[in-house]
Amino acid sequence: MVQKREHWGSHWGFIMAAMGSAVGLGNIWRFSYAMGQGGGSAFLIIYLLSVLVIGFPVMLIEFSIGRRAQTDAVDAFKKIAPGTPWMAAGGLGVLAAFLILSFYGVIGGWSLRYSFEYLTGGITGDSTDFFVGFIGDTFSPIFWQFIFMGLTIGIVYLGVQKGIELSSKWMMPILSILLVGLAAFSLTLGGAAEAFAFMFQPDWAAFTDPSVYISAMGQAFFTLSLGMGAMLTYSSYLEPKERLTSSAAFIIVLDTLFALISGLVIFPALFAYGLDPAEGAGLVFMVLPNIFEALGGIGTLAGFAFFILLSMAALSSAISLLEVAVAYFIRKLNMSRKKVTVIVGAIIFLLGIPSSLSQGAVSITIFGESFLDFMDSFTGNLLLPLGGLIMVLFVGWTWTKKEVLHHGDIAHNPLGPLYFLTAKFVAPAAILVVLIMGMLNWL
Ligand code: LEU
Repeated sequence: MVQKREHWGSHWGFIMAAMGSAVGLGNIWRFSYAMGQGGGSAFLIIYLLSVLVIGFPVMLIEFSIGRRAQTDAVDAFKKIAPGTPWMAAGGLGVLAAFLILSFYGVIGGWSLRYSFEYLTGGITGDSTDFFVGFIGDTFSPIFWQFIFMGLTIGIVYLGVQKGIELSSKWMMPILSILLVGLAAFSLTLGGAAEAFAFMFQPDWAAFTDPSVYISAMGQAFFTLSLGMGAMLTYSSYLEPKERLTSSAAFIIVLDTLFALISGLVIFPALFAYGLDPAEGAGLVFMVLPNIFEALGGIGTLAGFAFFILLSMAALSSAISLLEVAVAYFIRKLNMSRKKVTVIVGAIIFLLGIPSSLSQGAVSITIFGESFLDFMDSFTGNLLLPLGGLIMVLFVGWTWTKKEVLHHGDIAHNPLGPLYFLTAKFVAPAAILVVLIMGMLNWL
């Protein structure tokens, strides 16, 4: 049985889906705590540079491979370069998507639980106790992870157009409105000046810290959904005629704006209440509820808006991770989308349970980090840059210049030659340097 491949219903649908993949927990939860720990503006500057020098070429390269091959992340390399080891990049992508979704689903579940709490009255009392109690529990976080994964599976089950495209077209505009509204509100709370200084005034000392470079580059890969085959898979549902360059630029600009505006939601509120931006992974869950509580009724409403925003952003990203694995296994096992989605989704859910338990119920640590934190830094700081590096080398060094420009849809653009140079030399060198710095720092 050879199945007909699905396609997007419209170019706008593709853009919304790819933006949905990019905008996620990474922009709100991960960005705010990584920036909080990375010294604020120093992290921001290195992150913006990584987005420009690495993020843009890698995204366009993933798009070029996907649209050209019209197949899943592993098969794409087999089809374009049969019998070569380049398909390792696709394999790494599927692996990364699997591992990331396992812990992403756990945090998606936390967001859903918090949305539910604010719908039914809000979180009162010590919010750190509440958070630590909740994530340290055995069953409750797994229950919410189950609900979150159920929603993810449900959307992917419905297919590219009826599931992923339709849900993204609804969720992305709602997300944008909620985010801008929340930022406007947060800026009135009295911490705006301090937040601006924290975000935009460079702290030069942080530039000498190698770990800031690693986490900023890891963040660029994570937030743009690169190196995990997601953008490759999504662009494989494009008709060969569709534009790529402007789509990549649009997604990157919006994703970056989303992160910056999320910073403007979180940091002004934080400073207004004298709280610590270097709190770490629990930042939005432990710190923000204090603020919402202090604000009374309007705080409960703002809390609900914030956590629904977080949950929807997480969901539209989670579906892209599941789709990477589902697209691969539909072809590999030659089974229907519905069956594959349920089976793969269930396996990823089970794989996430150790991450959930590692937050207090059972002590599961690797190299001194909780299992969840380890999964996050291992995929973000190592697997994604590595997958991205192989993809850039594949395109930059095995395709002709004409092919690179043609498949990147940038042949008639004045920036074409610059893109080619960046893709061939600058991006791989930058990724390599940071990866090596990461290894040295780790040893
Ligand atoms: N880009 C997504 C985010 O920022 C994550 C990715 C793993 C799908 O949350």
